[in-house]
Amino acid sequence: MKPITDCKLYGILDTGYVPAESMTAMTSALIAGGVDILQLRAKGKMPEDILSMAREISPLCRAAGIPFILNDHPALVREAGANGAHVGQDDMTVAEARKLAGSDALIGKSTHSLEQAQASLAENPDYIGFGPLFPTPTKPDYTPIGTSDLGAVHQLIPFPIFCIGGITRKNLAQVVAYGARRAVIVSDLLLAPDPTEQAAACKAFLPG
Ligand code: 3NM
Repeated sequence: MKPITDCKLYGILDTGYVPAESMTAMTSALIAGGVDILQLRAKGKMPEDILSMAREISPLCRAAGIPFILNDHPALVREAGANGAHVGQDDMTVAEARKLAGSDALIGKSTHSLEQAQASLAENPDYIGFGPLFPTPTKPDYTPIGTSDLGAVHQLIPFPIFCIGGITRKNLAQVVAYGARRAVIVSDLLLAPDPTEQAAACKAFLPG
């Protein structure tokens, strides 16, 4: 499996955009476009529904050699055939998530400010999300933090930082110019007319 340190483009299979019956096709499309890591984000879904989607996604990620992450639900990681879990600021700690998901699981943590990124150092996640940089239709209630701390956060944090929130094919070059090295892109991949082509175009902006 590709190490998290080699992952640049992070795709999220969000059930707010992708119905369960399209999950497999979308997973394949994003993998074909070169996403380096995929997450299943199924807010408000029952564990059995999450597991049934995850069991379709997991073999495709495994065959492609890319990590597969569950949003929340670290206790389901093993049963889902996933490689890790992502937790938010208001969820459990990284250590609690790792205990539930298994010592070899990848655990990511959301951060929404330089201060929260700094605080994540003590928790030692495998990676952090940092955002939302811009207004996002996927999390409309979140206040954007902008790009001014991108340089500082990369100085501060030794593990991978995935910038997130309102990142699109159109603004990604600018986000990279401001200091981002990795990006999560949700709606701009999932709603694209051709998600494979969109992912490939976005990946080309993220230097090797
Ligand atoms: N987490 P889009 S922003 C799931 O800042 C998520 O932690 C965020 O979606 C955070 O690429 C976000 O469509 C939504 O803007 C990102």
